[in-house]
Amino acid sequence: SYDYARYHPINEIYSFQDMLVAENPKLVSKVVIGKSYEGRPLNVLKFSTGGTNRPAIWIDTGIHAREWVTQASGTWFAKKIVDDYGRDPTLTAILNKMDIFLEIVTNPDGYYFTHTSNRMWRKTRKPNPGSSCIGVDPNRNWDAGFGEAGASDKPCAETYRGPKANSESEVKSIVDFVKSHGNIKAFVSIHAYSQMLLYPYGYKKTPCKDDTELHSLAKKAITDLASLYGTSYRYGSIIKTIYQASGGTIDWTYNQGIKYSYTFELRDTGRYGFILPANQIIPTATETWLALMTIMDHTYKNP
Ligand code: 0X9
Ligand code: ZN
Repeated sequence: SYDYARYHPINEIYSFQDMLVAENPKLVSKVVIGKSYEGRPLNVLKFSTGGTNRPAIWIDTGIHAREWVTQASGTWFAKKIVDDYGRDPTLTAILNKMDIFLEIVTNPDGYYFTHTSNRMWRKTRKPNPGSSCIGVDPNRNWDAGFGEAGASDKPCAETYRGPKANSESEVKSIVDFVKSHGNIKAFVSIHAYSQMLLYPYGYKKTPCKDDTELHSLAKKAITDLASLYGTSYRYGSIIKTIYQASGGTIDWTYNQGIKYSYTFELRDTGRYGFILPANQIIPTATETWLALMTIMDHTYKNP
């Protein structure tokens, strides 16, 4: 069976997803929201106990290819949801009213490339016309402050924003999904590393209108996260806590009206960085799940 304590190539994660659906057909289904530049499916696991277009929670991992602990944690979250539904009263109550959508391999071409060619690849894999450099930063390509300070207009840069907002299929597919769904209440985009829990904005210093609530919920979430192993997180708006970043995922989702828009930066703080040893996957996922549950439960209780 699947070893959650190891990093897996993309085909094994795709097989894991199909297995989870096959074994739990009443709870889990696979939604293909589009395909990557190289033609890979953009798979989203839908956890639902019924209803139509229920209020929903979105979680994505791996939009930056090299952040391997995030895809590995996403896989662990999927199994955790299946195991805890009907057993954990809080998750059961949430899933009796809401759906959870989980995109584990949000940048599949990049993830494939980190296994085959360059472990440190971050961006998408679409060629840039007129440049020999490949790819766009999928966390600078969203239509929120796009083109402003906090991203690069140079195709060779790691933070290249792309030729226009939503130019990357991996981003546009989520944009189309979020718009057509229309009932997403929380959006959590998971990165690594630096141990932070961040909320809008990244492209401007103006506090978002829900700053007070998002701040206190973040504080509660990181307190719960730390209760397990003492892992310490910083928290706050993106621009004040990490740096100015424009065209970011959660600034766009927040501006779409999704109040509970958060970004995590998982372990560690730089000792191993992106190359986090595999023996930290399960501890990282387990502590992160506590924070996710805090955010999901708050969302459930504040419709
Ligand atoms: O620079 C980034 O994209 C993120 N850090 S990372 O090391 N994972 O690349 C932080 C950006 C903050 N998040 C958003 N703007 N959504
Ligand atoms: Zn990242």
